[in-house]
Amino acid sequence: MRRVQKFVDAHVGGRADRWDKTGKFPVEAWRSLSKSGLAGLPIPRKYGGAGEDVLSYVQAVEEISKASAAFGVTLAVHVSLVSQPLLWFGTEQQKMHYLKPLALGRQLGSFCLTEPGAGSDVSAMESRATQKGDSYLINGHKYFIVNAPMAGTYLVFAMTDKSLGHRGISCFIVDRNIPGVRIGRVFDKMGIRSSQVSEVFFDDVRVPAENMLGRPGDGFKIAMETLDCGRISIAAQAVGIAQASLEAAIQYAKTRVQFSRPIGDLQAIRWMLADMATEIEAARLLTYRAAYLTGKSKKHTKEASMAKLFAASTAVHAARQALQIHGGYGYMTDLPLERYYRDAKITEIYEGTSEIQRLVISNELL
Ligand code: COS
Repeated sequence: MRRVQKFVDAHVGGRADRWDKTGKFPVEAWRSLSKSGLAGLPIPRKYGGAGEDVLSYVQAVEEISKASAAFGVTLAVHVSLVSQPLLWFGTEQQKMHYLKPLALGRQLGSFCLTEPGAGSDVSAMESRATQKGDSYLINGHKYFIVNAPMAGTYLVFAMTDKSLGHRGISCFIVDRNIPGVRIGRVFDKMGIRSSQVSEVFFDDVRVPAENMLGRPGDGFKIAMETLDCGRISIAAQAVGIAQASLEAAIQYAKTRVQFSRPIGDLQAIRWMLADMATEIEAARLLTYRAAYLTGKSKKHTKEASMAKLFAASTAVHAARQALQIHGGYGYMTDLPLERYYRDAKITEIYEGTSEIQRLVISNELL
């Protein structure tokens, strides 16, 4: 964790508000992160990673997100949604060729699942991959794709047999520079503004059959198992935002004087802080437990969804309360409170909305 803290202090802290205002991707910070060996924290050394456990990686996402949630999600998507599935489902050749540059941070990864008409309902996807001899031709339109404009390696989900529904989805590793891969609109967003999110078009993109991850029809399960891990990293991002909000609120409560005393002496403020701190601890423990179970290769679908559901609502609540404690000062863009509030909201939406998390949890219970 010292390495992560050092990186955050040197390359993220103090810059996040500027990144948020310009909406530009911090290329230099990504390079520095890669040089620090953080781009492949939980990936084995053999494949260019740091060989640390999933819990250490999740704590890194939390710490980075505390300073910049936008930069936190860049790393979370790169590792959890691209590098980890390559590690679990990839052939040795795929790992050497694609995972290694990702783990070393030489390439950024992006996960192309969502489409304009297929968000929560993954099986409704329209993208097709048609086998032509020893290659596949991919045609499709992916939407709201995090990291896409900066990425060099995409995991792309497409129907290889539409008649089979979710069992007809396959997953492909696609190089950015293959003809037919095109970045569409880069979205302007409410929060996590310096992370880059865009459309991606695949027009007759020819990939060798050996670029399929897993077997034909494995795509849906690969996506679900990947999201089981991705959701833990988003929970960590949420805990980071919540912690930043709490620390700002505590500091302000100690120094802001109204009615001749610090507002932290007022019971209304004290109770807010106590509730925030308790919820954050609970969210953190749920997140760490889910990460620990991943590290032990235990099934953790329910635990990941519980962590994301609870941490996301904790982040939104903590950011709102921290802004409220700051009053008018919190509403102004001089302070990062309004950024925390904007950034927190997305954690209730991406990698499965809070409603989808409840669906997953109840499916596991029943
Ligand atoms: N791990 C492994 N397999 C899983 C799984 C998981 N977490 N979840 C489901 N499966 C399997 C099921 O066991 C089932 O297997 P069979 O084909 O052998 O029957 C199959 O996948 C289909 O499962 P299910 O019927 O539950 O699928 P649904 O179409 O009803 O979808 C939800 C389930 C809604 C939970 C799923 O589509 C989902 O998570 N949607 C949200 C997607 C998302 O997070 N999008 C964000 C994009 S990334 S920013």
